[in-house]
Amino acid sequence: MSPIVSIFKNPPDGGRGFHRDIRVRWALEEVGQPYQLRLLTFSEMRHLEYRQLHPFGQMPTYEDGDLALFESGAIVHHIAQQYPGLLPTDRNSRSRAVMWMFAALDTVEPAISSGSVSHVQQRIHQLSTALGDNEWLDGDFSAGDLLMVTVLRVLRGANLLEANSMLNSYVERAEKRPAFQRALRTSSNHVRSP
Ligand SMILES: N[C@@H](CCC(=O)N[C@@H](CS)C(=O)NCC(=O)O)C(=O)O
Repeated sequence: MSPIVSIFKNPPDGGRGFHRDIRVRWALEEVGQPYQLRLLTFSEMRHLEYRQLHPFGQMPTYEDGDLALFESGAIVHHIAQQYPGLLPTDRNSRSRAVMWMFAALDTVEPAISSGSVSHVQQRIHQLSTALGDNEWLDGDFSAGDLLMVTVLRVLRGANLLEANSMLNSYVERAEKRPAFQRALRTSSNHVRSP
């Protein structure tokens, strides 16, 4: 039985992959694991039954056998630990990839959520400096890049990401990955009943 990922039945973004479930679908596509999607309405997310799975009644959730997880970062970390492809095997490199996962969710995403343009510009500049002209944040593409890119791409259209050509190219490079494209197109044969 493949894992089940709960996502919005009617995503407010129209399915453009700006909600956090894209992180989980992309991670599963990167490691080549099949999965099923459970499509839930906003009202179904408020049900007590769903609160057993996600105490805050949000998306995404992940169920695999007797394991149920919420928090997109924890789910991506679980997938990356379980299957090869998203975390380096070398111990120090692995720790640095996990560090970038935290940086994405704990340092860059809060700046974006704050709505402060100057705070976002500062983080973009700092991140771009750290990336330099490297392809990815630290060696090969990792779960750190996956989370960072999903955090950054929500800036599209606000002329903040586009204003930094290095970081804009980084995001575009990641979005061209076949696994990301597959995650975006997740087909209806992944869908199961609630
Ligand atoms: N920190 C959580 C945030 C989850 C979250 O905010 N999910 C949004 C969709 S991207 C949601 O469910 N919003 C509806 C709501 O909060 O009622 C995670 O990364 O999983």
